[in-house]
Formats: sequence, structure tokens, C-alpha cells
Amino acid sequence: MAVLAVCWLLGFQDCSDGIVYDDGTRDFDIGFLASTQEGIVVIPVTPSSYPYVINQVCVGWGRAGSADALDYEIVIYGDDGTPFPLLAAYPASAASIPTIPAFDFTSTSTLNANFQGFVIEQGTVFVGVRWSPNLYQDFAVIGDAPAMFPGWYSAANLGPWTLNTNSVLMIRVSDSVNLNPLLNYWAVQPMCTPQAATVLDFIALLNGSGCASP
Ligand SMILES: [Ca+2]
Repeated sequence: MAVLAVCWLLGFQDCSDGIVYDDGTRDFDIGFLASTQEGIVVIPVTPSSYPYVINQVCVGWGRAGSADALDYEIVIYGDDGTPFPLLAAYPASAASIPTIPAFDFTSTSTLNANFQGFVIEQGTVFVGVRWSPNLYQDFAVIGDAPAMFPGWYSAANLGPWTLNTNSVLMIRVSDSVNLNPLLNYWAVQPMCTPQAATVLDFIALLNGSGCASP
């Protein structure tokens, strides 16, 4: 029973039981110049049945600098063709973020005491993160390719938005509640073999040579 319980908890930390569009291996990094005051990246999320309650959002963060923690927001937008309007924003944080090409999924589960879940009644919403690259420099959301579900990015809350056709982002949602959010802070996901060192640019799509092994 104890083993089952541990596996059950571990299964939630990366939202692998939820809506997952990526293949779990890194192909790109999406970051912003340090002069950017507000960076936003989102992906479209379309549940297979409704209503769907988002209880967790897991983000694959990586870093290129020395700081390994940041505060950010989970943001959810409606779909009017681009991400609009802003429907919800939840404060979140991530710590012990590994250096790219490694990355780590974190979760809004730390908010569960007050987080009641976001209900998708129908259609598609855009889910992602908003942070200040000026305050928290050299962090990136890991991307995946090929892009069956390309994400959007913006340097302003109301846009304009740019479609990132090259990548789906490592952003996942789950309707399960993670009962042990502390797991999110030390569980570094297995990563592919290292690729060349990278430097973030605006917008940096760092097309590595791909993973030699999963
Ligand atoms: Ca991949």
C-alpha cells in the first residue's frame, strides 16, 4: 500500500495524468530578454469532455542563469482566436529549477489551500505563465517539437500575441489534486542527454540537436 501511495503521488507532480501535448523531451526554450517587464507564454487546452476542472498546472521550467527560483503567475485566457480575455491569474512559484537542458515541472498545487480549481465549461482556453523577465532573468519555459498544438507568447497582457509555430510548450494541466505539493520542489524530471549550452534571446527558440536518448 505504501508503495502504491508513493507512486500515486509521484504520478501527479508532472501532470502526466492530465492533458499533455508534449512528448516529455526538450526541443526548445522560450524566454525573454531581461529588459522585458512582463512575459507571457500560453498553449491552447481543449479537454475531451466537459466540464473539466483544472486543479493543477505543471510548467517545465529551466534556467540559463545562476538564480534557480522565481515567482510567476498561472494565467488562463479565453479563446477569441488569440488568447483573450484574461479569465484567471494565480500566483505561483518554482524553486530548485535546473539548468537547461534539464528542466523541472512545478505546479500550482502549493495554492491548493485556496485554489478551488478552474472550470472549463466548453471549448478551448489558453493556459500558461506570466512573469517578469526583468525581475527573474534567464528563466525559460521548455518547448517541444513538432508543434501539433503551438503556443502563443506576448510581452504585454493584452497582446499583441505571436503564434509560436515551432513549438508546443511544456505546460500541462490536470484535474487531479496533488496532495503533496512539496514533491514539486525536489523532483527533477529525467532529461535527455545534454545539448549545447544556450543563451536566451528574445524570443529565443533554441533548436537543439535533439535528444540522443529519452
Ligand atoms: Ca520533444
